[in-house]
Amino acid sequence: MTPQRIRTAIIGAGFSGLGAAISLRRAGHRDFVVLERSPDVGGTWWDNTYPGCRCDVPSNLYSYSFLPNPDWPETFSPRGEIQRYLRRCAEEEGVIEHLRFGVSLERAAWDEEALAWRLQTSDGEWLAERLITGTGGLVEPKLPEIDGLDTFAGPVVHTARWDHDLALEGRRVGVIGTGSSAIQVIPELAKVAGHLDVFQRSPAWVLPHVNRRTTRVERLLFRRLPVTQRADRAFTTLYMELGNLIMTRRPGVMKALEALGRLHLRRQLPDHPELHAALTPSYRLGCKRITLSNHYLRSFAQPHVELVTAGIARVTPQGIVTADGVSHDLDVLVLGTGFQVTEMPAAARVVGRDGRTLQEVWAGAPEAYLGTSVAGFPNLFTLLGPNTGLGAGSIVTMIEAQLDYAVACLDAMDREGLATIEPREDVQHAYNVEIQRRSEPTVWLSGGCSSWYLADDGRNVTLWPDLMAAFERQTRRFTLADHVVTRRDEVPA
Ligand code: N01
Repeated sequence: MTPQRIRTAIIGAGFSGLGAAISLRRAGHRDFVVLERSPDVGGTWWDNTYPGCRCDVPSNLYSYSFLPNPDWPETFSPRGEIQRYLRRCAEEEGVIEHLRFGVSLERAAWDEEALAWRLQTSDGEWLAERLITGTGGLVEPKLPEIDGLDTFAGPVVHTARWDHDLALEGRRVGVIGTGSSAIQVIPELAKVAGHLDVFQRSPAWVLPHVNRRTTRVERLLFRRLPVTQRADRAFTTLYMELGNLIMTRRPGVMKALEALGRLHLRRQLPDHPELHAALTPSYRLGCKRITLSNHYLRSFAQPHVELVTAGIARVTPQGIVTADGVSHDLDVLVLGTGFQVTEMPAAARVVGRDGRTLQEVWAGAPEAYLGTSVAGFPNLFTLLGPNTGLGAGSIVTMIEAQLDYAVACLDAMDREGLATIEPREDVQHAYNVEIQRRSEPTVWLSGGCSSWYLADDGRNVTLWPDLMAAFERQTRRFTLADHVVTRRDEVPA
């Protein structure tokens, strides 16, 4: 069958993919398709449905700057609100007609003759001149390598693949992990479980959560006087940028801020001083993702919730045996063990000009230019690619900045009659050398922890080591000379 031809294919309908679709439409492009493996939009906010799931970035910043929502019911939104917001954006911006749900990308290979990406999908073949991946950074669940995990007799569920038919009422539940996801699900599980064991390898820094319901006056003001909402957003941005400034340039200040974490722990568990040491991290605040909760720590004050700090020796059909020889009998095992993050989920499926996949080219240490384009992969734009995550702030800001650059590339292609565009190898290399130089003083490298922020060789391959504003400045400055291009009139007919 001949492949369906399309100008631009976008993979994924989460914040990045939908943002790309909206930006393309607003820039006058109509010939594009969005392929989404799920039955609806949302990406991470569609996938993650575990009880208690909500965003730890204020909604007013964790939304498109060009599509503010004056009606957020809470200042930090639960996942369902965010998914519905994205659905509304898709409908109001007219991109629904471009969406193909239930379609997975199996392979995307650059076809040098067609000067296009040949996409194999679960719904047939496409030939796309340009490819935008919006496949997210935290997608594929990471299962822990623990002896006997597959022998457990009861259900095993990862937070990112929640099973809503799971019977938890009165059961003995074990949770492995104490990262952002676990910290949100644990207080909810404590409400229903008969007994809850929390297996902690390293404690997380937990700071007070300042979520609250928005008031009617606030919503009215945001609606009638949009400048008030913009001011609120600007204030939140400033506050987050201060966090980025400290984490990247003055990590020593994080030590002083740890006092807030210690105070929060004492206030949450005033009658359990025996738990304080076990719940206090030994690494610098900010080295791993900071978590926010007013419910997690106090869960341990309940008699049926137990903090297990002995390492896990093995999983048996009955439960978990810890290194101190104690057997913890369990009916259900919950894995809050995070994601496979050092490479984009699509990296193994995207094949460049020389026949190698992104995964092979990156070999565990991903690099791109502006996190968005990669030498040897023409007309490819990797949203939320390498070094676009943040220690503080909203990844939506980073996505919008990447889209500024991607759309500038596409416009240049149309304006200059280009068949292909990709970054120059030396430009990409210099950009990444600079990223590593700027990463050296950051709390992520100097804070004494191991985290998903770093590759196996200790390099920062996930986070942007500067202010969000600095990234925005760079992505806005598009220079054709930084790229290798093929002009249409040079291509043999
Ligand atoms: O995953 P994580 P996550 N044995 O990798 C432990 C975003 N997010 O899903 O710290 C025992 O942070 C591991 O222990 P350790 C956010 O960006 C945002 O929670 O490695 N334990 C750790 O405690 C976040 O950073 C939101 O020693 C094992 C935990 O599992 C990112 O997603 C909500 C183990 C994994 O923590 C990932 O968060 C949720 C083993 N073999 C997620 N293997 C919000 O917006 C792993 N662990 C609120």
